[in-house]
Amino acid sequence: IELSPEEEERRRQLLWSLMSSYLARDVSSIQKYIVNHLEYSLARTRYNFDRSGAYYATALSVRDRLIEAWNDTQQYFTEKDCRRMYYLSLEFLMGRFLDNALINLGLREQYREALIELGFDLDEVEAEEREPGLGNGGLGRLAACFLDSVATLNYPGWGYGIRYRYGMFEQRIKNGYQIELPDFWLTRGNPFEIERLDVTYPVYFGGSVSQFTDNKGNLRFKWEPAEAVLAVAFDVPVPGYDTYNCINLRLWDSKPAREFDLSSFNVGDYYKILEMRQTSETLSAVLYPNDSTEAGKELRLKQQYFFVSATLQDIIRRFLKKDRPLTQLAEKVCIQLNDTHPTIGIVEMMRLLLDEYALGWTDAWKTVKAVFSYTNHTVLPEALEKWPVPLMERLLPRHMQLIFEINFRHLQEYARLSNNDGHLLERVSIIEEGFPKMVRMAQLAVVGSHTVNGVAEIHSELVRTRLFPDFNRFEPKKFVNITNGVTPRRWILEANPALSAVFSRWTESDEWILDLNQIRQLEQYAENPDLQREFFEAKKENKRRLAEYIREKNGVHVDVNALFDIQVKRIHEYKRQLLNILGVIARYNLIKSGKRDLVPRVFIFGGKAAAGYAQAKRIIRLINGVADVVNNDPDVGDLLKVVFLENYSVSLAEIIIPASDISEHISTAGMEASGTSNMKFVMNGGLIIGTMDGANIEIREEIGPENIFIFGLLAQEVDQARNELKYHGWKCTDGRFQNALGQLSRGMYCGQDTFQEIVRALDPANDYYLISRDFTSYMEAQDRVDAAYRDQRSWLAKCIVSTARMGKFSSDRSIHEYAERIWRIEPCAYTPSSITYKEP
Ligand code: IMP
Ligand code: B1N
Repeated sequence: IELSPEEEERRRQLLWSLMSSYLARDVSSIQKYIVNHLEYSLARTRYNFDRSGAYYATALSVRDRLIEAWNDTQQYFTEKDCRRMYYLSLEFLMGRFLDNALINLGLREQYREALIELGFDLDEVEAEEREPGLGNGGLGRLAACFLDSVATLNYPGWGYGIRYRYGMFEQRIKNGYQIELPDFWLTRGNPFEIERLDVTYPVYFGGSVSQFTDNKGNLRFKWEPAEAVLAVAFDVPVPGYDTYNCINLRLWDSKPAREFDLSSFNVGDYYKILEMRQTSETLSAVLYPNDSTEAGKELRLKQQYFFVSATLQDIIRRFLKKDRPLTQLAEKVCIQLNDTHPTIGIVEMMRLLLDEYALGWTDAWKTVKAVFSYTNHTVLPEALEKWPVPLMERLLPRHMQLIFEINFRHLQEYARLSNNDGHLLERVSIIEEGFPKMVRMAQLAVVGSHTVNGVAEIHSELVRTRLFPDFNRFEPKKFVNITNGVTPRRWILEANPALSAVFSRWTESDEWILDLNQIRQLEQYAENPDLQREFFEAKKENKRRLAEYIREKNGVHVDVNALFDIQVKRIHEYKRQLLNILGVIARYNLIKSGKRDLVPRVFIFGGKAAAGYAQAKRIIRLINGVADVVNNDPDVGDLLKVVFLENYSVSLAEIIIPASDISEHISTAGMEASGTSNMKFVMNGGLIIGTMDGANIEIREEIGPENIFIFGLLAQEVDQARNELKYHGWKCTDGRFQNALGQLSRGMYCGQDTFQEIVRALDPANDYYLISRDFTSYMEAQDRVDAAYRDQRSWLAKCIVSTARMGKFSSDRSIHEYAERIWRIEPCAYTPSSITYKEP
């Protein structure tokens, strides 16, 4: 209705008085909110108040607060019209929300107390939450840590991704083999998302492109697609720690669009229409469970375009809410591509600017290059995305045209720069010649971005020198390094309350939570017996918690005084779980040969193998086979135990990582871009054994070479070593290695057939990952670990010094660097008094 100015003012007053102001934080108000949700949202009664009900009611009451903070923060960003960053990622591995939200809101103790009186233990209530596994591993978890830091540091940023209905598969171990079960994590709904039925966009596929001349006489193109789906927004509020700011993770869900139901080719074919509608829902159905390899499936490309198209429509709509030309887009918007997975966005932005908003090529391209930047996460050839040109032409015909045009102009430029160096042009081309021709997404991402970054020093150097040497030659300033980091909120404060208390006590403050460099103060007390005892006790408490979990899940008793040696990460040949388990076999053989004065050890493994990755699955089978033999051998006792923990996930990591004495980060040098769990382990008071790879190198630099167990070839030695193995008869003559190999071939750890492929892979001619080459050096490093552990006082001093020097690896540092060097954004902190609409 039309309102007069006075009526409008009265309406505003009314809304202000009706809308709740800030939700109260005292215990009895919290109880009231929880019970209200129990009754009115869940329609339960006081007689039907179980733990699951307690979880949902509690979660909904927390959600209310998040929504309040979310609304205020977003309103404030809009009012200030600040420059914003959008983080585009196909994966966000967020972990459980409830605990994290309570910690960041500073309400955990109040909630604990509120629930106790209602008859529930907060930890048990939190454990009711189904973890959203919307990512594979490091790359997805990094995106989650980054959102936590963006929110905490008050940067105006959002995440954009896909709301997969099936997340990462659930891993079960049956007879030693990995079994995959679908993870329908939404069975009981997700209280931490807000469905935005009013925020939807159509996304098109297929069809053809037509040309026409516009009224200014310019040649223009029009995409006439054949298929449409609807993207529906689901918002997940992401609260910062110790700030009112709450940012957003917007995940897209796919629904059928009505648009083509009435199109000529369907008319009358009711069943055909229903079929088409069902396929549109499959778009956002499932996460591809491949880590560091590409499935290359058509549906994956459709997922990528689906989420990118919806996201760019949303970003442009938001930008245009203020009346201004799109040529100014780059002043207000920057977009970070998390690996090449969202790279089609570069082309989609061109299409939108050219075809929908009628910009000229020069303006459009300038805008695109000023908006996008690209993070590379791997140099492994099998992970570099390529799409067949014919597939691209069929699915996205207009985009394929644009890619050819972008490439044509790009090659012209590089022909000029390189004086027509044909070989160079072949290398920098976005199109790879062959049958079929392929679109190289990494080249496209480099060409369309203003900045390209790697994720650790050594990795960024490899990105410059091995992956993109020609680009680096002519555009060296484009390439930068930003070393990864992890959030101390989830990975210390939440996962390790015992050690957190030690940090706060010995720094006499909680400041370390927001400035991890503060824990360096502990270093001066490294030899202090009181601190050592507290460190020791905290570790022991965490080891007890893990031992209890192992007993419950695996039925294996482990001694908490043994050295816990942990390798948890995706199972991948380059990560070399095989090297670890061969070392275990050698240790077992040593015990069998009568050696008793060893440091007792528990080897703990965990991680998923991609469903189609046969060799990785065999490695899991081998670990379980070895565990069976070792754990049931009465000669061994507590000297050695081997455990494979099934279904490694963020919540499990939060239990495992704080309990480690030593963890293994032993990739073939040059193959692990960064690794992020290495950081988490050291922050939690554990030491690491590792190669000179990824972030290990920088961890060593920070904590000192005397505090890390380094072994193996260097990245620059790897090529030559491979040659020596393959062509010059280099062979591992270490008796322990040969012995283990012999046992495997005889089928000692469960059947010959399974292990033929493993034995074959360890043959010098096939040993691409250089396991045989690094074996002796690895064993020698493990001996150093044993020796160091025997001297508990100096071991504890090492742990304390190392932990104290980990400040650099907070994701807050990473995000500050991105903000300054790539995004050029400023903090925009909402404080309840800084906004006008709350106070009439
Ligand atoms: P944007 O329009 O996509 O930038 O979303 C942010 C804005 O949406 C903020 O100003 C929010 O306060 C506002 N907003 C609040 N409620 C809704 C809703 O239900 N749907 C969409 N946007 C909303
Ligand atoms: O990204 C992490 C790094 O710490 C790891 O070293 C790196 O291996 C990991 C295709 C990937 N690189 N590439 C992927 C994931 C899914 C997929 O479909 C590739 N993951 C990484 C964070 O920087």
